[in-house]
Amino acid sequence: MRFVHSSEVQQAKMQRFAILLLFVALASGQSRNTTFTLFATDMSGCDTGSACDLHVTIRCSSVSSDWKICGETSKLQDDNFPVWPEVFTFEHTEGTSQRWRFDLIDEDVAFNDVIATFDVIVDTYESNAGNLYQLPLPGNEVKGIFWIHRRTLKEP
Ligand SMILES: [Ca+2]
Ligand SMILES: [Ca+2]
Repeated sequence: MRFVHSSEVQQAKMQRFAILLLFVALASGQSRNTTFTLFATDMSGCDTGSACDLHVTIRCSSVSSDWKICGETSKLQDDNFPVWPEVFTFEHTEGTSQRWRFDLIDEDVAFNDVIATFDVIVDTYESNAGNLYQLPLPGNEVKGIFWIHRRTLKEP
């Protein structure tokens, strides 16, 4: 029987921890910024007798942070083809389960309606080569297409 000195046990634990950290570092890729603007096309069904009055809130989450508001557009009144002027830039680290949640909100006199919510997995978005990311509204009442427009060319 061999008695193991406690410092050896400690050292073995530290080595295992270092290996674990290395795996985590290898599994998650490099961080880079991603920039986009937002627009919507062919909107209909928000209001009776007038066009939609839309703005968007963006919430973000990842493996290390819970959902939080991380962006908001201005409100565009009576426009079924809104092009929001705001430019959003977020840091993206591959493999960290980053998500964006876009709430498309129609302003009304009485109260504002969330007419659609879109969940985007950022790894999936980033692996898309195109500059336009199309998100059709799923609802029957309010129709239209919501778009994320990448504003920086992806490196090859
Ligand atoms: Ca309206
Ligand atoms: Ca409205």
